[in-house]
Amino acid sequence: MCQTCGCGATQGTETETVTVLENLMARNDRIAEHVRHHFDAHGVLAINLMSSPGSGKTSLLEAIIQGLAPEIKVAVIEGDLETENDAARIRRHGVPAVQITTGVTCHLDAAMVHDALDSLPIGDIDVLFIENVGNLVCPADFDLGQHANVVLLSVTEGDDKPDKYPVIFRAADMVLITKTDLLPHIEEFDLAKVEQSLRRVGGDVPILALSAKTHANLEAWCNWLRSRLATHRLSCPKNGHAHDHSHGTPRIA
Ligand SMILES: Nc1nc2c(ncn2[C@@H]2O[C@H](COP(=O)(O)OP(=O)(O)OP(=O)(O)O)[C@@H](O)[C@H]2O)c(=O)[nH]1
Ligand SMILES: [Mg+2]
Ligand SMILES: [Zn+2]
Ligand SMILES: [Zn+2]
Repeated sequence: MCQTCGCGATQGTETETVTVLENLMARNDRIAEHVRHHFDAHGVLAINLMSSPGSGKTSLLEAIIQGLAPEIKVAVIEGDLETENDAARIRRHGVPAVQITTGVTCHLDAAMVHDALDSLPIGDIDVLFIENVGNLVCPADFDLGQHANVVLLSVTEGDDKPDKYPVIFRAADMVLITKTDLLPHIEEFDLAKVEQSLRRVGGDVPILALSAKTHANLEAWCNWLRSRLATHRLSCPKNGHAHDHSHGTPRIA
């Protein structure tokens, strides 16, 4: 059970439970702000990838890594309950990757990301992808210090998902429809319906349909990333001086 997202918080009075959860979220927000300082001090753009399990997060990263190199240096934090599988897949492409295994927790939190930073060459990264635990529910509630949320929806999942999982789609800065190479086999999936569903829940963000398998539209997503990185750099000029992980950044309260 996931204590932090509330599904295990059944003991004590309702008021006590609410207070515990509020404290947890406030602490997470403080750590996330601290993590964001680390990113900004190095001009790193951090992207939080969220989707249900198997939507194609790792495959997409594998497919774009070469397209972004060499001008954009990428690193990846992988979140799963168990296994090093996804980090191993990323490392095969010569990219630094840290695997977080959460055990029973169904989302990443800011403290996990902060710990993972110790194992990454933060001064040598342009874009850090944080692949969240496959889950369309509570990952949206936990700020990780990222600058943008990208939510994936594969064509096999159905076109009504924004209506059903509004919180995560509302938090998105971009929605990627993945596995479009399968569309000829799933005629009932209607891209226009996803868009209507997204607008209904208040997600006024770009939607891009692509395939990691055929590489269709991958360049468009790479261009979005390049443009986000350029804008980000303007707001936090990369520091030339050494900035280790233990100082120069507000302490975690
Ligand atoms: N046909 C097709 N299959 C894909 C595509 N992208 C991923 N897949 C397949 O979908 C399955 C899951 O892909 P992953 O990349 O592991 O998905 P994920 O979202 O990282 O999964 P978790 O980390 O477990 O949540 C694998 O069998 C992939 O080969 C795609 O563009 N087209
Ligand atoms: Mg994965
Ligand atoms: Zn959770
Ligand atoms: Zn720190």
